Amino acid sequence: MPPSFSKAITRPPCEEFRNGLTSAEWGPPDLELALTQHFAYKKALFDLDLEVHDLDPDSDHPDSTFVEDTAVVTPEVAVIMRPGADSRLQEAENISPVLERFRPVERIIPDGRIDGGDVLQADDIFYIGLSDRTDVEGASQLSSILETHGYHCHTVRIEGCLHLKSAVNYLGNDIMIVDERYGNLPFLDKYRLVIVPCGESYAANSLLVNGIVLVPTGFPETSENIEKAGLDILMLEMSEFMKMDGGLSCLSLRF
Ligand code: CIR
Repeated sequence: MPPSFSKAITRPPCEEFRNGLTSAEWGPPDLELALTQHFAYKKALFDLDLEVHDLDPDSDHPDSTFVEDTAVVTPEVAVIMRPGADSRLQEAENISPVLERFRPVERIIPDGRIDGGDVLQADDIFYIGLSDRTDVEGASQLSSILETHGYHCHTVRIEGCLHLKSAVNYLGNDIMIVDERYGNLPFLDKYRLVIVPCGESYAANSLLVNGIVLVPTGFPETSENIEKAGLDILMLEMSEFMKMDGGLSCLSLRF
């Protein structure tokens, strides 16, 4: 069964947003437009019956709008990450008091490094990407915590993209959406695949929320492939977040 979420935590992009980390070459983001897109994102979650807890912008941390990287939340526990980029470590500490309102909190400790963007949940299985941001120690600490709550965890080495969820996401009912360049990852064997063609890689970070797949605007083949798999979609403009390497999943913690 696809997860059913009742809450989301978000944080608007801050004044320093354009100074965040990025590998993209589309120029600096327009903050006003990013705020408009962020508002539409929150409205979409609200319309899908999530209670949206929107935090204050945090100008000390340019990447702080990408809250997904700071924690992994299940019905039983919230695990505070230790992001792989030094400039983002404090973001995870800052999310901890917020999550304490909703869940018992556990945390990844030094020297582990792990970003929430590398943590892909498919029902009771977690696939954890070993990437430039997530190391074996971070993945192993998270696995130990999740396994005590009955989940199964597997690591997946991923190269050539920021996070595992930059390339693969779970759409429920044993369907994975995957950037075609990563379609041969062995763990995908047990799933039906929705393929994202090469020129549309960014849309591999489409996001299932309460039965609807949020898809970034401007990726027609991917949208069509998702609909062909029998899923309903909602398109959202993401141009300003794409400039900072962030996708739809990165903009919220959902639980
Ligand atoms: C970073 O490089 O950390 C941010 N500019 C983008 C983070 C995107 N997060 C995600 O994919 N979960």
